[in-house]
Order: sequence, then structure tokens, then C-alpha cells
Amino acid sequence: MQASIHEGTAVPSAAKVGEVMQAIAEHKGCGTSGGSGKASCGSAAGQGDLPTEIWEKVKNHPCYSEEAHHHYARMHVAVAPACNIQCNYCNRKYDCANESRPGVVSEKLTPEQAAKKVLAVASTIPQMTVLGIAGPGDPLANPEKTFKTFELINKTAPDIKLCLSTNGLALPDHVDTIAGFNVDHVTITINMVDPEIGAKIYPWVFWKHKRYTGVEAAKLLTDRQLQGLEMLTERGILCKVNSVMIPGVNDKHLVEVNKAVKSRGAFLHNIMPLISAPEHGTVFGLTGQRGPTAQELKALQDSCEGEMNMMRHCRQCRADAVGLLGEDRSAEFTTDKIMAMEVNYDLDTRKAYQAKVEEERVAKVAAKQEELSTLAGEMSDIKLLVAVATKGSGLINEHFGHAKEFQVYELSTSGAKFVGHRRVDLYCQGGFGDEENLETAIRAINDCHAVFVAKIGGCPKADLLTAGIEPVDQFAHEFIEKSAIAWFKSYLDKVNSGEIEHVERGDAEIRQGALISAA
Ligand code: CLF
Ligand code: SF4
Repeated sequence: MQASIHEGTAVPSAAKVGEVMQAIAEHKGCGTSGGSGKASCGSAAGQGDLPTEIWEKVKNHPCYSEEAHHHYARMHVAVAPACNIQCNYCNRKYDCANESRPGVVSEKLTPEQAAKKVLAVASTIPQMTVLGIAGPGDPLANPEKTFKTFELINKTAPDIKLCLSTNGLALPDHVDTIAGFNVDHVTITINMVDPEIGAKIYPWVFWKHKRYTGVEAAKLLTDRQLQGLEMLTERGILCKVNSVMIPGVNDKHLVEVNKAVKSRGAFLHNIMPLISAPEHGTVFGLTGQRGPTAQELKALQDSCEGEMNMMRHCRQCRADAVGLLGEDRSAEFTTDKIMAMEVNYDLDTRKAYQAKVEEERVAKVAAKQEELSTLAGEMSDIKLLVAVATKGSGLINEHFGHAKEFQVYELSTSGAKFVGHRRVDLYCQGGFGDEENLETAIRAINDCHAVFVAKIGGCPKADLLTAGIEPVDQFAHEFIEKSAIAWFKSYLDKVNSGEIEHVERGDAEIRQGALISAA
């Protein structure tokens, strides 16, 4: 299919692209939103040191801006079933509504069904700003379906940003088409730049009617991925690189990957944990390959942060995910339901809603800055983690027992910095608490000093305290960062007065049986 070229998608001049990419390379802070006063690309207080054209692209993209992910949603449409490579962490053979792993979806869609679904979701969820194609296979191994979907959405819902995630093998062949469709955001999953390491991750790739294996396959893949990355950044398209951290295979090597992708103009690096269990039926699951612990993952992300912007809020979404990152509303939008739905796509309503969201963001950032000023002059090396139960909007607005995940913030005299999230199984089972799930939830946040909740019952409170984690419900329905900074200030006061002694916490578990996605 020949892509239609839309107005306004002209390739910028080389000089302009050079300026912008230079600014990207120098920019730090996206996805970290620290309280250090350093600009964050998710900050509603301003665009900081970001060029306006980049700011416009990231400010309401939930994956490219950590701050935006509290407010804006994305959706994926599963129009791309085939894949042209095999990853040892992927099995697309079966679906489970409670699990997400590479390629797991409930329904595959035609481009026409996908376009209808986008309109249905956009009418129901006005904060849905981004449509991504991320599988269940590789979007560029299914170029007709992928680009037909983009064409239809460009026509019917032009305010929605288009996003694409690929393994990169076919990328160099499609860069011009991607640019022609005004796609501003492309993710490439790059797990290695050394074919010897790649041979341990990819058993084969299929290229120009031929199957390649071993080091030869990995060499072909890495060459094509890096070529595609360079071609995209030359055209001013924002590129995010996803890497799966596989302990003992590529964990140490990912520092080198980070340098390689930064030098080619990547905007953001997202290092995700391998989630691997035998029941997933993947090669790594069946051979007992473990994923990283929470501390191992954070240490690697921290070590790469000096080099470039790191994403830490990825939820490793399903290929048909709908909603805010961390929530999944895909069951509300099955094909049957969409066909029966009265779709009322109203741009004005969407804009009005988003204007309200922007007001909330400004208020949130102002509250954080005000609280941060109370830490001025504090001298302490203490850094600690806290967990937060939230339904979104940057508020502590979820009950402990209803939380499906906890967001994790690092607190220091620099402020509150989002550093990750932990998925957990529901503790509250409607009238009673599941003790086993409580234990796994505590293990998931075992590296945290406190957990901030809107409400919590007596039993879990006691168990958390026994585990050394302070349940904090005094900031119910208040802003997360402002509250966390206020709590940290009082923690420091208690340490300084000798009322409590600061102790380091242990490691935490990343829940197995969550998901991995090609996105
Ligand atoms: Fe989807 Fe990916 Fe676009 Fe986001 S997801 S195609 S960039 S709109 Fe986001 Fe999901 Fe992580 Fe992907 S949280 S898996 S990074
Ligand atoms: Fe293909 Fe993605 Fe699965 Fe890898 S993870 S085999 S690229 S669908």
C-alpha cells in the first residue's frame, strides 16, 4: 500500500533537525521528574530546556513523559499478528485476560475495526491522547495493516498522536512511510549491540525470504535496528529504545547499548525487567532464566541515567491495552461492545476535558514546589523509597486493599522522584483480605520505608508495621509529591532529634506473571 502524505509532515531541514537533536541530547529529566529544580519534560510548570517542537510532542504522551502518565491515557490496537523474529522471552500462542506478555491479546482487529475502536475509546476516555500499534507481533512485519490503520485514524481522529513499536528488523524500509504519516514517536526494542549476546536472545530472524540463526541473525538484527534509529532521528522523529534486562545475559551489556543508542539520537531509554515463568511457555521461562530484582533493575537504570533520559514508568503493556498506564480497560471495548456503542467523537469535549487536566497539572506542580521549599537548607544524605496507592491524577487516592500496583518514589533532600512501580495482586477480595496476596504485596514493596494510601484496614496495617513499612493515610486524596516531601521532612526531623534511627531497607520482588510487550 502506498502511504498518503499529509500536509505538515514535511521533513525538516538538516540544520533544523541538527539543532533539535542537539537539544534532545543535552536535555535531561524526562521520566525522572525529580524535585531538584531540574526541568522535567513532563512538568506542566513549563517546558524547561526543551525546544517547543519537542515539548509539544511529549507533554501529553504518557510514555514519553513520566508526569503526563498520571493524567493521559494510551490505547493499542492489535492489528499486527505476524512477527519476523523470535525472542526467547515471547510466546504469542495463548491469551489470558489477567496476564500480559509479548503479543498477548484477546482479539485481533482489522484496520477498520481498529479505527472504530479508536473513536469509541476517544469518545469515552477524553484523556486518551495516543494510539500505539505494538503487536501482537511486529507492526512492520504487517506494514499494510499498520499503515492502513494509521491512514484511517489520521482521517477520523486527527488530534490523536500515532505511535509505533517495532523490533527494528524491517524499520529502515519503512522510515519514509512512517514520517509521511506524521508519526512522531517510534519505539525500537534493542536488547544488544553485540551479536554474540544477541544469539542468546534471538534464535532466528526472517529476512528477505530467508531464515537466519545464531550470531548471523543477531548481527543482521542489530545492524538494521541501529540503521533504523539513525534514519528516524535524522528526520526529527522521537525515538525511545526499550531493552529487556536479562540477568546473566545482557544486564551488564545494556550500559553499552545505552551509549550506542544515545549517540544515535535516541530520546529516551526504557530498561524493563524480564518477566519469566515456566507457565508462559517461553524459552526463558522453560529454561529457568530469572528476571532482575527491584534493586538490580534500579541500579542499572541509575547507572545509565547520567548518559540519557531513562523511562521508569513503563507497564509493559498488552498489545490491546486501553487506559492510563497501570490500568487496563480493554475489556470495556471488545469488538461486540464497540459495534453496539453509539460513538460520539467530539473534539471540543475532548479539548475542554484536557484543558481541565492541564489546570490540575499546574496545581500539582505548584504544590510540589511550595513543599520543596521547606526542604531548603536540609543537610542529609538519606535517600529512601516510599510506595503510593493511586488511581491517577497524581493523587493518593486508592485504598491499600484495592491497589493493583504501587508507584515508588525516591525521597531525598532534592525532593520526590518517581523511580518505578510494583504490580501486586489485590488484597481486598470484597469483605475479606487475602493473606497470601498481602504477603506478596509486602514483598513487592519491601525496599520501601512507608506506603501512602487513601485508606487501610487494621490487619494489613499491623502486618506492614511488623515488616518495617509505615502505613501512611494522613495524606488521603492529596497530591503525591507534595505529601511525600512533607512526610520526608518530618522523617528527617525525627532522625535528627534521635526519635528514630534511619535504617536501610532490603530488596523487593518484581511480581512474576505480569507482562512483557513488544512496545
Ligand atoms: Fe504504546 Fe509503546 Fe507507544 Fe506507549 S506503550 S506503542 S510508546 S503508546 Fe509505554 Fe506500554 Fe511501556 Fe510501551 S508503557 S509497554 S513504553
Ligand atoms: Fe516478535 Fe515482539 Fe514477540 Fe519478539 S517480543 S518475537 S519482536 S512479537
